[in-house]
Amino acid sequence: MRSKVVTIDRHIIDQERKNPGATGRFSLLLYDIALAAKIISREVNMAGLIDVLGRTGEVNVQGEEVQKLDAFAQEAMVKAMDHAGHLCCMVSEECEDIIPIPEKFDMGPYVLLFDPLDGSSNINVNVSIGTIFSVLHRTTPRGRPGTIDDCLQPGYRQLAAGYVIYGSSTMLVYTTGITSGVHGFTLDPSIGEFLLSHRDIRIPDPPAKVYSVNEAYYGLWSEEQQRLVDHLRGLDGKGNGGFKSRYIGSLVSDFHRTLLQGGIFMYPPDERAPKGKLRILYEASPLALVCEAAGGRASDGFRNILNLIPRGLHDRTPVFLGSKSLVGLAEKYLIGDL
Ligand code: P6P
Repeated sequence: MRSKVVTIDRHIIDQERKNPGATGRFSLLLYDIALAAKIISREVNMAGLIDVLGRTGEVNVQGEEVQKLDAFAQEAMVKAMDHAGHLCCMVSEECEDIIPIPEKFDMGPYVLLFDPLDGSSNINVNVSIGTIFSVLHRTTPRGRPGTIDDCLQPGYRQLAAGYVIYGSSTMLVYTTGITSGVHGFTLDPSIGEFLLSHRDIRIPDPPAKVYSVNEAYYGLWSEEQQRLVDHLRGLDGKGNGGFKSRYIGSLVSDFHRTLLQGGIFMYPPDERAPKGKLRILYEASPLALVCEAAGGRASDGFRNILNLIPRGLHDRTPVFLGSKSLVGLAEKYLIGDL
């Protein structure tokens, strides 16, 4: 018989009970995110069987080809979240502007920001992909539609953040804050429930000796970044090297491995992309909150990602996420101390 079976709904209620001021509205929002995840998981896992592979022929605000599953995931998130009365607006990687709540629906005090299906270029080759989400509290007066000001907030103000990884199994990993811990739930498709499988995840430190970066861009990096990776490769004679390189090219997959095994994931700036590739609001900030809540460190190379205030919905930042010791080492190289 399995040990105590805890569904994500039960876990959310238990967390709510620890917060005397809780109204339950936030819990309902988290339920709906889990529902959207189940809907997307079903489609992703059937992608090879029904006609959702391939491209829609459209291009999103990032100038990237929109895959059919991207479009499905976007629609699933919006339709699961827009009518429940929790939100004043939404932000998606797929949409240039904020997504308003239709007038026919009630509004609520929260903002949901998400990347509906990150890593979609991997869909057709069956590599794990994911949904990343972040929840903020609005900053403008209630009763009116949310504005961009409600969205452009630093990551330390997130009320919740997490991701869903659609891999050999579907897992939802989330935190409700730096001191709330990080918990992982694995979907049991036979009963349609996310069951607690990873209670209170902590990033291992000392970490697994794994670094994760796209080394094809080595020639475009700063000299400091090159020296950091040379050190990790054991080429500079300063350390014993002994690191493995693991790079899937699917952010949620590379981050999930780093969260569970330790190590460091990097998406550095380079000559083409002085701010790197990953977006602050719905990629870097949510993963940074999960990383720090699990005892790791989240940096842009010089400062904590959670303190970054984006000027635009799709602003980007360099990303260094993982075991505190390795991200701290990376920062020392990047400021030129080593
Ligand atoms: P590159 C996928 O397109 C993505 O947005 C992330 O999932 C991933 O980490 C990154 O891009 C990979 O980028 O430049 O290494 O192909």
